[in-house]
Amino acid sequence: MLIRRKPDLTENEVTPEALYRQRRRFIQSGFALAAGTLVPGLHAAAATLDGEQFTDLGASRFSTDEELTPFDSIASYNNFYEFGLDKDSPKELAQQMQTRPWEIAIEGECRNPMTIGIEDLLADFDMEERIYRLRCVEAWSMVVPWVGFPLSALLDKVEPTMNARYVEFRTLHDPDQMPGQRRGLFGYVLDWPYVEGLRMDEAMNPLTLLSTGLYGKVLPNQNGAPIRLVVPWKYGFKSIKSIVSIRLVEKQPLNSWQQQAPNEYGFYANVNPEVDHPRWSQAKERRVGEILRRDTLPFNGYAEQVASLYNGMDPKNLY
Ligand SMILES: Nc1nc2c(c(=O)[nH]1)N[C@H]1C(S)=C(S)[C@@H](COP(=O)(O)O)O[C@H]1N2
Ligand SMILES: [Mo]
Repeated sequence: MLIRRKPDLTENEVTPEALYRQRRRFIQSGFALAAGTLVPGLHAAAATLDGEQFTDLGASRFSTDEELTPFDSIASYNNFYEFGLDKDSPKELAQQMQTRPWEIAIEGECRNPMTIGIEDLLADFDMEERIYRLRCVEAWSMVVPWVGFPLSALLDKVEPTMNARYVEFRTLHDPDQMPGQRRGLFGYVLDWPYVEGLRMDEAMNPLTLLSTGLYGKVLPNQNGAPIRLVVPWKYGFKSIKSIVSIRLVEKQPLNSWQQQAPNEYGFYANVNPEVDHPRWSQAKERRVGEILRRDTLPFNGYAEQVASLYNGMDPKNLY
């Protein structure tokens, strides 16, 4: 019997050698064609949606007034394992992903399940701009002007039943478009598709956003086009990208990173400077673009809005 082991990869530890091999395989597989033709071709593909802008955006009372991370940083330093293990690959490799047409199924424990196309979704919900922090377990953070609408507005439409205790989210699973999902090419990294979950009260919290853009523009593919989650008080891995399925469920979903390394990544993933990750401290973070590290705030600075969701739970179990 052939037993394939998952490589011992974590969210932040990919050896340069693994990256080197990964890049070589892309080139050898013909995926990247000739290196010289790569960049112009991709730019042409991206241009189709690039021009789109959101207008008449509502302002959000949830926004921070901290200095924004530049668009170029947000759109070029990414975690999106479907498009490579390093931070540089997604901005190149995600450009081939087709984000139109795109359908999202909202189903499970609800009275009014629906499958809705992204265009209808954009038309049905009032978009607003919310400036949120996103913080990664790897201790970098950004301040991003997201465009989107509260997840609760969509969940209300499907009328969850009493059995709906959690929400499970899934990313597109399409190895033809997402080279990181091709097992032959990469071996196992995560079990695809990428899965995330929230407890119902977290999902309904007004801070939880479904985002379709940033900086007033349509979401770049590398940031999770055409629609991704933003949960600002949790580590970045909760903010699942390129969602095709939102399912109301009774049992706590097994999210991808918890499945990969349960002792390192939990279900809750609340930002907590007092609980160290097994292999590093989480007390400080580096804002992308800054040199000095700053103190990490409990719940990423959103304690006032969300700490009460976890009353009576041991904060040590909320990683
Ligand atoms: N489908 C999918 N969603 C994902 C990831 C991923 O690899 N695949 N990475 C997560 C992690 S670890 C982080 S830190 C954020 C990064 O979002 P950004 O690139 O927009 O900053 O996306 C999250 N969502
Ligand atoms: Mo992350």
